[in-house]
Amino acid sequence: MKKSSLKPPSPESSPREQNFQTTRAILLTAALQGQQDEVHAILGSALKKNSAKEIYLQVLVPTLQSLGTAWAKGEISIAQEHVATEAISSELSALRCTLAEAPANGHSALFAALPGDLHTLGPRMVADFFIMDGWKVSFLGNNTPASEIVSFAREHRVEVVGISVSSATHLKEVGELIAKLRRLPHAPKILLGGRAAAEFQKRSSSPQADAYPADAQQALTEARRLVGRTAAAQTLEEVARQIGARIRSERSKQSLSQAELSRQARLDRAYVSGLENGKHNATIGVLVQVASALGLSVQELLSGSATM
Ligand code: B12
Repeated sequence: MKKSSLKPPSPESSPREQNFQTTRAILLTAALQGQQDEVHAILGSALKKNSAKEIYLQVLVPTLQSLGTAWAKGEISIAQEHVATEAISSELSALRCTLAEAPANGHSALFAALPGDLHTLGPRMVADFFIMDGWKVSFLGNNTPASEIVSFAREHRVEVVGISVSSATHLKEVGELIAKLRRLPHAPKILLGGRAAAEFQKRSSSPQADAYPADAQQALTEARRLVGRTAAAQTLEEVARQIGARIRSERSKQSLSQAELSRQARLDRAYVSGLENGKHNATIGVLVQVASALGLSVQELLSGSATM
């Protein structure tokens, strides 16, 4: 593969961005060689220093995009592209099992792509962001007949339906699907994403989706807005549970036991356990103690919380 799609870290970038650039480059090389163990080790090590969301947005999405560019430019073969995609997609499944469990927020979403569309990685990543935010997610995957999407949405009274469309050849069916979903008694809010979504949006003759988010984070923000779930609408319990989940996730990343964290933060172990379970309304002082015991600023500690 030529150097053009594998940019070396730029010295002008911040150290953090340089780290992401290096991770993307070594990940792409390992994936292209189908080295599953290596792909696993690279992502495992990146996860120790970054949140799962950062890995998705800063590492996985751009790496897959570089792969597509390299394939489109003829720098790699279809076989190489398939090997690399497989290696990354298997790891994505493993990564999903490690996602910090967010408390259920009571909202539901369904994600699917229509028959003939084989691109599932995009909607899968979007679905994972919703899981991280506590949504009840039904991932129907690709090749899902429109009639099945509609019946599932009706039977389960799904609030948000996310449709992924990668190619202009499916735009007509997307329009028909949106029209059917709009006729349901409890019509869901509709998100349309993927490579061909922008083209669909330009079609004034088709029934439109409620939002066209460009990526997983935007999808979540739009969905929250559409179901009336703003950060301000969160309860104290939800926020406490999210902070607790962040503390637990950071502690696990650093392979610290609860007892060790309690000692370093000068807090009672039972209190730290309650904190991680979202049982306490922690003061700013407590957050400072916990963050510094983890070698983080309070902002860094909280930044992975979905709605902070
Ligand atoms: C991996 C891949 C494949 C894999 C898919 C495997 C899988 N399980 O998903 C395979 C090998 C099957 C494949 C096949 C083909 N592919 Co392909 N593929 C890619 C590649 C390299 C990466 C796609 C990807 O996963 N990106 C990472 C994800 C995270 O990004 P994403 O899909 O854009 O999703 C993000 C957003 O779009 C958005 N989003 C996506 N879905 C949704 C849904 C909702 C509801 C919302 C809100 C947001 C959202 O959020 C995501 C996260 O940020 C891209 C290259 C690229 N630059 O993207 C080409 C690419 C998408 N493929 C392309 C093509 C042409 C094909 C083939 C036609 C090739 C061929 N001639 O056979 C076939 C079509 C097969 C089919 N019938 O669908 C073109 C599409 C161009 C176009 N729009 O027409 C691309 C762009 C390559 C290129 N540069 O030409 N492909």
